[in-house]
Amino acid sequence: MGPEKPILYNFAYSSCSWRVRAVLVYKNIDFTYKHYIPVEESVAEYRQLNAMGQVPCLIIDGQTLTQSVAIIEYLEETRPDLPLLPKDPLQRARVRQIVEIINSGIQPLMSPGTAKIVTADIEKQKEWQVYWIEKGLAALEVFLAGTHGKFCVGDELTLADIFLVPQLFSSRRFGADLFKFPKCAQLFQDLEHWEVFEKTHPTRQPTGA
Ligand SMILES: N[C@@H](CCC(=O)N[C@@H](CS)C(=O)NCC(=O)O)C(=O)O
Repeated sequence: MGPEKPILYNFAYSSCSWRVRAVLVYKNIDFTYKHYIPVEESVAEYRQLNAMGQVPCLIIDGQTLTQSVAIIEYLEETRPDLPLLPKDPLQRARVRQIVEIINSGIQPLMSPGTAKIVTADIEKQKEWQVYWIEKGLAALEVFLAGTHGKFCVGDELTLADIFLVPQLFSSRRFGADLFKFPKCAQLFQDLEHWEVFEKTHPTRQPTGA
């Protein structure tokens, strides 16, 4: 492992960033927090780190990594203590299914950047965002019925929880009614204030202000 302290470019309320913060904290990886919100004035320069111009971006082991799933899997593979994927292949697949519903089935569709392109009408943007959030949460609700214990998949913390908690926090902020999804809401209530999420919670991060 490189001797340099990892640097995480991220911002407090970015759900993709929260996923990475949570894994770093869970695995006891000390890191430097760099507050960065992608805005037009600075994004050209930032694209040298992440060609997509988005957060998170983690500099670790002398390398620059982007895309939260890739970053997290790298951390899981290079820092295997305190694993976040179950040993059993089927359980791993279950965890990854939840990760993908959130990572590709909800987050990119609800993102303000996507909604802005679909329509300039602010009310319609909100409708669009809530539509995709609720479509994904409805699927998660069915799915979790077959997998959950104390956590999303069984009774151990996994990447499924690391993706679910930030997603539900953002979903609520974007106007979705979590009470329509009782299993998701229950897991959120049980986990949001669990130590790893508490320490990395958006309301407790530097805002750059
Ligand atoms: N698939 C990417 C998505 C990253 C992403 O959408 N990041 C958002 C914040 S959660 C962002 O940077 N948005 C600003 C922008 O797209 O300009 C990941 O998982 O890292």
